[in-house]
Amino acid sequence: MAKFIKSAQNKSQFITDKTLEICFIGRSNVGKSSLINAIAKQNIARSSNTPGRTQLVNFFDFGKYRLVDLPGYGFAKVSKSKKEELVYVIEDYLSDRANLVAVFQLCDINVITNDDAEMSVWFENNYKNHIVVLNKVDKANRSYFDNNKVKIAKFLNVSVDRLIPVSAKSGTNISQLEKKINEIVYNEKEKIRLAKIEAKKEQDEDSEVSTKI
Ligand SMILES: Nc1nc2c(ncn2[C@@H]2O[C@H](COP(=O)(O)OP(=O)(O)O)[C@@H](O)[C@H]2O)c(=O)[nH]1
Ligand SMILES: [Mg+2]
Repeated sequence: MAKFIKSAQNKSQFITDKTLEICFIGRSNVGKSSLINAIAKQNIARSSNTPGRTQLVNFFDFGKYRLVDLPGYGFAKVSKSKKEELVYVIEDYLSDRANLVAVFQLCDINVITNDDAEMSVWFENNYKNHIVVLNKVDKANRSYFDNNKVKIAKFLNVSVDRLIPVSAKSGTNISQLEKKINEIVYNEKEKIRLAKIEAKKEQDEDSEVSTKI
């Protein structure tokens, strides 16, 4: 069962073990907390109507991986100094996290902004697993995603297959999102396992050579 572990205000409070992590990042109010609750199938993340309220890095235990909820970017309603503080803590996390295997960028499908596009380009260039989750499809009309996915992908500079339209509210495609997370975590674990076997093989071959000498 998924559970909340802790909140961190700065880097010194981040968890430091090697458990694989995925992160959720997006503007305030796009539904990060609601989506965490939808995946967890219980209320473990606080959801609120006040933009900018979630200003902490929140760690959640999902068993096979840890989910990290980052503060919102594009902070219209917070002061300049608070803005800088938030950018630092986001950068502290994203710039130095060896166990981070995927960035899930959350957007509101009805309101995709220049901030979203700017962040998307950066994630595309810096992370091999960058998935764009378009939340609140329940508010758009039925064919909106199909009719606009090419345009959205172009605006965000990603390929269409990176986009997942979902709704935390109605449950649309939540299982598809879970499947994507599990698939990435499984593949990354497999890579680590194979790399360890390979390293051990090399070590054994080395020691064989030295016994012969
Ligand atoms: N219509 C709709 N509203 C949503 C959805 N997900 C979240 N919300 C609402 O959007 C607001 C912000 O949600 P929250 O999860 O706190 O966003 P966060 O700031 O990104 O963590 C709340 O009022 C939620 O009820 C969704 O899929 N559809
Ligand atoms: Mg939140």
